[in-house]
Amino acid sequence: MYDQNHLASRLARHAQLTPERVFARRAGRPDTTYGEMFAGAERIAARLIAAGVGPGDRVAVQVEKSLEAVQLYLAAVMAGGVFLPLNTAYTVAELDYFLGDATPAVVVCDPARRAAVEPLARGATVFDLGADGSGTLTAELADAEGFEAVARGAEDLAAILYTSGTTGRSKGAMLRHENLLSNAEVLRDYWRFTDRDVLIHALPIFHSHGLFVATNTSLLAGATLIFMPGFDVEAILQAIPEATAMMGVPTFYTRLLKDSRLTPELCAGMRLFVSGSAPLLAETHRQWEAATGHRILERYGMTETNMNTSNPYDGDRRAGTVGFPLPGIEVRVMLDGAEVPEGGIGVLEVRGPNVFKGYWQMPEKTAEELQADGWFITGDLGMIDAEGYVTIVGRAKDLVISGGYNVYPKEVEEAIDDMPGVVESAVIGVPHPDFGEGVVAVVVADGSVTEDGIAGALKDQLAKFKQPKRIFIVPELPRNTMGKVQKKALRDEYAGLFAGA
Ligand code: MLC
Ligand code: AMP
Repeated sequence: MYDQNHLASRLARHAQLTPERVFARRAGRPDTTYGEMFAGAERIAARLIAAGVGPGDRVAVQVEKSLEAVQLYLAAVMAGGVFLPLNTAYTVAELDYFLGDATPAVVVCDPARRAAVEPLARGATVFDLGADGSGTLTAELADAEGFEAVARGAEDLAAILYTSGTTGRSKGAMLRHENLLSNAEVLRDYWRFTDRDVLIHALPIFHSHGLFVATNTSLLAGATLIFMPGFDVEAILQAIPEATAMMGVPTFYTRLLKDSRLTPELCAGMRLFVSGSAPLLAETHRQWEAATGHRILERYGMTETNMNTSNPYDGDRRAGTVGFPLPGIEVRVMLDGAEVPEGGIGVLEVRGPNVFKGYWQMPEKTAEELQADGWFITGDLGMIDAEGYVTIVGRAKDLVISGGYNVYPKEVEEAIDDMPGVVESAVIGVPHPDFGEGVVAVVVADGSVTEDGIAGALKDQLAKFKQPKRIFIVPELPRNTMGKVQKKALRDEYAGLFAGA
């Protein structure tokens, strides 16, 4: 009943073969089997189809993390639709842009937001779904006995994930069925995931890391998730003795390291800790090994490409590097149109079955970053050493990564520059002990606005994680002889701002 759907047919394999296998464990709730997961997903898929979702239609979703939200993802794919998850932190103003750009057939939102979302839905059917799995999406679902997944091929879209752009406008990365499937298969094999694995799942499910890397890989392996609503040190320390693996952003690791209960004994049953989405400090890698006896496996990916490189499972997991290109994926280092010789620094480019189709309705942006021969320009600066290890040394793009979330300075600067009394602004990322980088705004104003006034005005406009942790009003911004704002000088000036924060 899934055969015609490229991705769903593979994700559903364990549900069909061993439906009684446990897919998810949750605190204080009964376990959920693979069979129950997919039976629920089928019922939701039938509801989406009845609401008018046809092949290629977008299903936009901004809901709290729940197993029903995971079912909704599977359901959108099974219904032939395109799953479009949105960060729960996005404000109504941000949501308006995404819904206007993506023109979904169905919007699913939190019940508390329904009144605010309905006017933005532009004719789409609106359902709601709460953190406890209840809402109009799941109320009185009819049995979907005999459900047939809608036919979709390798090249059809399975998801669109928005990622901010250097121009300030977010771009929808179009991901095909095969992009997601090929990457999850590679990761399952490279990281040796099997049906004996129990993965701690504490990441959000609206980004590649929690949705595709953690969930698809586990589904393909028949593994069990310890499914948590979010990151919580206490809950993770309790789960570790029951688990075999964890995936997280560096902030997970730095926060856990502060707890003296993290010991080799506690982690004796674990086989794998994976880190990604932001640079892991070599120091954190070493501290983790000292505290637990495990070497974190760091990998490197992007919304547009899923995962590109990974440290080896058996070989040397080298601190400060992101390992080797994954099987079937090519990585090269480019400078001024030519490949840089071994050990040289340049912009990383990636090619393979993981690379996305392009940006939704942005052919020019797509052409700028995705070249005709399939090489995608990542905007990350890196090098490849003689042994083949890839190291990321910086970014050619103006981007801040805070706790694993991307913040494009341009978007924040535009919001600040629009305020009366502001002359200009520069938004930078500076080292932050908890989030890796903290967002800081340096603003030139005419005397009629204050730091608090700017912070207050940003509250309804930008998601909390994009809002500057600190704002400074200064007489002028440093410029080079060409008149360009020198962000490096600003980053140096404010480098110690969060030390000890
Ligand atoms: C929360 N806050 C953040 C923040 N997360 N601020 C900046 N950056 C962040 N990442 C805000 C909160 O709103 C709160 O504001 C204050 O900071 C303190 O919050 P907290 O309670 O300490 O945060 P918490 O809820 O614990 O969340 C931190 C976190 C979370 C690290 C657990 O941000 C997280 O889950 N990050 C993972 C992101 C992720 O999945 N990235 C993958 C992208 S995919 P206040 O003032 O209201 O208290 C990708 C591709 C790839 O990049 O390679 O994987
Ligand atoms: P996103 O657009 O949210 O998918 O973020 C992708 C970006 O995250 C990449 O372009 C990198 O800059 C960064 N990134 C992901 N993994 C790593 C890593 N292990 N080390 C350094 N940067 C990373």
